[in-house]
Amino acid sequence: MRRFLALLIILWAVAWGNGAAAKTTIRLGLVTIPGSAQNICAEKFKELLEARSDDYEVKIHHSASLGSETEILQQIQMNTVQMGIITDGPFDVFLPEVRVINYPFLFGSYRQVDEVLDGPVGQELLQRLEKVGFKGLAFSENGFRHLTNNKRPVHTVDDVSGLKIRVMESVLHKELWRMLGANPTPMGWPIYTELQQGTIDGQENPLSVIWTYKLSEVQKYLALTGHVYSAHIDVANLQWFEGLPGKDQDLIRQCMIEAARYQRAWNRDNEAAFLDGLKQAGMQVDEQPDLAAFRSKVANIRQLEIYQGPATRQLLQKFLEAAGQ
Ligand code: EAX
Repeated sequence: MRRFLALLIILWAVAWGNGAAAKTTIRLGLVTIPGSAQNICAEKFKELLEARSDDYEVKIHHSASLGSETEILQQIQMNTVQMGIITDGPFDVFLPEVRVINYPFLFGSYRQVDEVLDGPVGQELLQRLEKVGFKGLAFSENGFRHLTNNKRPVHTVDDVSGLKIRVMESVLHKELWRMLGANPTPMGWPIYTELQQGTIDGQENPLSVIWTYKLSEVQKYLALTGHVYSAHIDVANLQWFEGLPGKDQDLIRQCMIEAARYQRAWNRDNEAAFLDGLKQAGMQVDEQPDLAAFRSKVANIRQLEIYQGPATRQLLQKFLEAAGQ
């Protein structure tokens, strides 16, 4: 009897021990280094979720340890990675509608960005991601993208002519830079070495990225073109997410929405300092490039094949209207 009791106690202890340890690990992938925009959001998400639930542990795989953003998206589709904070650009290979966010010169301000992305059309876009196996949770922020290069100051669009510009692995971005007269080269991130070695002349990214990656060391000229607004889309594997208890789905979504809000504020609060830092690091900055010339060069982009799919055309119309265009 005593033995039997001892056995029971052991069994109970083991079961209890397992129970206590049975946290679900969420693997979250992103391509950037600690301190970058995506990472600020990821770390906030981890902090919020782990503080509010004992059932989850978030493991952040950063610095492209899982590969490029395209590769991380594939891993999320396969559920070898459950979540990601991924720049909008590469999504358009998976779901063409996503390229409406990066429609050139769509948004005039961050206020407008928030209105549109947090409003019904932004939410519709998140929902459409379900068609390709992603649960769209929130939009965090990359920011307005600007051009850097090492060949010459860019003031007007003709200055872009012939520049070899690295673009994201995105159908839209390649087409956009072709229209602007550049020689666009799609590549995953990071690209410091390629810039350093001169295999490409330039790239385009928001100020936070140019600053965090010290691109001032390998790029002389910065033009504040703000040609597209760039979000990150914070996603999960749809099937995995839908298999979780309803209250956990709500919690995860809520934590990501709060993390994204926090991270957007971080980006906006720091942009002026990033710009100052880049100037002090020696970049030559054109703060008022001839944007009218840029706009007119891409005025017909809507007519291109890339915006002609019925779903994409319809969503673009909604985005344009929501942004007052
Ligand atoms: O978020 O690939 C890109 O240009 C992205 O903007 C980069 O990963 C930083």
